[in-house]
Amino acid sequence: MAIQYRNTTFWGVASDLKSCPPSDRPEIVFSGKSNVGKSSLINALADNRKLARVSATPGKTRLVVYFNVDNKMYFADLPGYGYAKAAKDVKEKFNKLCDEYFVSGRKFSLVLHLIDIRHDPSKDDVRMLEYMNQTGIPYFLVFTKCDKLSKAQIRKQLTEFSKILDFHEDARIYAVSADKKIGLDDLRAGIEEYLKDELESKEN
Ligand SMILES: Nc1nc2c(ncn2[C@@H]2O[C@H](COP(=O)(O)OP(=O)(O)OP(=O)(O)O)[C@@H](O)[C@H]2O)c(=O)[nH]1
Ligand SMILES: [Mg+2]
Repeated sequence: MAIQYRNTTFWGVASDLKSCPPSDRPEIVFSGKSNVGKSSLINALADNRKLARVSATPGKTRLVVYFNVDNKMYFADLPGYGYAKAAKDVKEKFNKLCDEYFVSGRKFSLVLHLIDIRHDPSKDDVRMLEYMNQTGIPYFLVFTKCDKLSKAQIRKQLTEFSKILDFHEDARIYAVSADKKIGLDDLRAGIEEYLKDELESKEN
């Protein structure tokens, strides 16, 4: 059963856990530092530039934004963490929302954790991976903005990352560009394959 990613629509925003949608479908969570390209990747996967708001100024997304993907799953666009310029109270509020989301016991199927291929992972990235490794949250690592580097540079960066980061053995690794549409089909197929059993059990 193929997912029609183009059939993705805005579901709504949640400022707290009570206003999240019912957990009636697999939920894919996009996490990562502010400005890493979460909203752009959602738009690219859905092939719709107008879907999620892409920030000219980082740190704009302060709510969890939900998208309905083909009535089969949700995409949850989390607020980006570690936005240095946000006022302290604002920063704490959305870091709290992010943290709450992960410790809430809310059911989600998979986290796509995004890291800019050009930069060293931040302390928050390391913390997040440790957290997911320890708690057994399934995740894919998605390196973004690959159009900014040559193929050789991408390979070099991926080798570096594998030395620094402690990937879970089941974590799949993708290198993508939302701008140049690189790696998107692989990622779409990877999500679908990962959710296969869950999606099939919903059909029956
Ligand atoms: N070159 C390039 N730029 C990108 C790519 N993806 C995103 N960007 C740019 O990166 C900036 C941030 O993108 P967003 O998608 O808003 O990032 P975000 O992670 O949603 O940011 P927050 O909502 O602030 O957490 C924008 O200026 C995008 O145009 C990409 O694949 N290639
Ligand atoms: Mg965003």
